[in-house]
Amino acid sequence: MTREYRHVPYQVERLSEAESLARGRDFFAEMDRRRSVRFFSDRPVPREAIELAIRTASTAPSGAHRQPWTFVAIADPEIKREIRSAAEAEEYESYVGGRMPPEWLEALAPIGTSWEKPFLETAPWLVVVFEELFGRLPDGTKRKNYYPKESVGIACGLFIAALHRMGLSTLTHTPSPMAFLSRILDRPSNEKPFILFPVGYPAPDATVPDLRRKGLDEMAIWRE
Ligand code: IYR
Repeated sequence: MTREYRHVPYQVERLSEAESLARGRDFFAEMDRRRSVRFFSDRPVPREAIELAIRTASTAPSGAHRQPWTFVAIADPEIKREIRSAAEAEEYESYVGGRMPPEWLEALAPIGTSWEKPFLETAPWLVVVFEELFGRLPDGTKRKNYYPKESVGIACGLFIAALHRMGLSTLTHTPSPMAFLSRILDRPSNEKPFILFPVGYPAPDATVPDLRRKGLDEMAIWRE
C-alpha cells in the first residue's frame, strides 16, 4: 500500500539577491572559523544546547525520509570513563600495536594525534551518532533504509554547524573499531556507530593545527 505525503506550501523567506549574498558571506565567514578541537574546557554545557544541535542535525535530508539516525548523549562520568577506556584500548592497538599501516600513521603525524583520548572525559558531553542500517516494521520484519550513510553524514555536518554557532566545539572522533559503543550504550544490531562527538567549550589554551583549507580554484570547476 502506498500512501503519499500531502503537499503543503513551502513557507521560507524569499530574499533579494543582495540579502542572499550578504547572508551567504556571513555564514561562510562564521563556518570558516570552525576547527576540530581536541582540548576541551570542563565548563558545563546545558542539555538544551545538545538538544538543539540534535534537532538541527535531524533537519538533514535523508533517503526516502527514513531519518536513519540515533543520537546518544552522554554526560554520566562513569559511562564517559568506560568509553574512554574502551576507545583507548582500541586506539592503542591501532597506533602502537601495528594495526594502522605506516602510511596512515605518517598521514596523521602532522596532526599529532595519539592513542590517548583524555577529551573523552574532559568534554562535558559525548554524543555518539548511530547509523540505522535498516528499520523494523511493527511486526518486527526488516524495512530497508536508503542511503543511510549519506543521510547520517549530512546530519552530522549540520550537528557540527549547530554546535559551532553556539560557540561549542567538537571533534569527529572515530575510534576504530567502534563496536564497543554498541555494547556500552546498549544499542540494537541494526544500528552501527558512525561518529563519536566530544562536545564542549574549547579549553582557554586550546590549540589547533595550523591547517589551510583548499581554495575555491582547487576544488570547484565551472561550466557556465
Ligand atoms: N581513530 C584514530 C585515528 C585517526 C584517523 C583519522 I583519518 C584522523 O583524521 C584522525 C585520527 C584517532 O581518533 O586518533
